[in-house]
Amino acid sequence: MVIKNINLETVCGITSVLPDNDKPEIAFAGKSNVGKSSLINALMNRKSYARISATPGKTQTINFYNINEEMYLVDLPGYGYAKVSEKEKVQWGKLIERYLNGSARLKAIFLLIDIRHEPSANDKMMYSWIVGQGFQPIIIATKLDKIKRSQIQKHVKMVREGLDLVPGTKIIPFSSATKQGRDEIWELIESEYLDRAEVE
Ligand SMILES: Nc1nc2c(ncn2[C@@H]2O[C@H](COP(=O)(O)OP(=O)(O)O)[C@@H](O)[C@H]2O)c(=O)[nH]1
Ligand SMILES: [Mg+2]
Repeated sequence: MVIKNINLETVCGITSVLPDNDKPEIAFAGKSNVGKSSLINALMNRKSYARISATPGKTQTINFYNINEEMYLVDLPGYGYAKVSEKEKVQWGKLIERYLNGSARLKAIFLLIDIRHEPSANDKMMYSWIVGQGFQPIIIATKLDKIKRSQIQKHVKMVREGLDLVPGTKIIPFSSATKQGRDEIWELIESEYLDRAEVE
């Protein structure tokens, strides 16, 4: 994807009306600190347009990044942050559910999982919840640069088995440090989820 322009067009909190966008949306989910903002920045070729937080869990908003007036990258609020109250967790769940159920143009969900570790209980819950909402998420195994090359296959298998992925589910290893995996993610988005006839 050639990035011509990007714009953080809409930020939605728990009480916001969600936008009724007319371009395809690609959403990114994952626990706080897994590397969602870093991935979105890498996809947009920016260092820090999407905030990379030192204080994880603070972002309880859904952020819509308009890319080239052609599509949206959607940053979903992270889960699994210990300092969030029960009430906030419920509000968080309702906001995401409202989005997943309500968006007319949501084409795909990418679920980010740290490649170094066994998926957590929260990761497993999130995965089965997304599947329960009728989506088949693509997995991005983040922080690829943190493990040895020789360990990649073993870790990918650990993620696949830990989440008990639906057969055929894609796992794309990715590093925001080296940008490995970036082109593959864009190729997948461009070939599968963008209706290019619309923009010609
Ligand atoms: N080494 C390494 N660090 C990463 C990678 N992705 C994110 N990080 C770091 O992990 C922390 C959380 O990243 P961030 O993108 O803010 O995570 P988010 O909470 O999921 O949006 C930051 O310190 C990032 O620099 C990666 O691929 N490799
Ligand atoms: Mg973030």
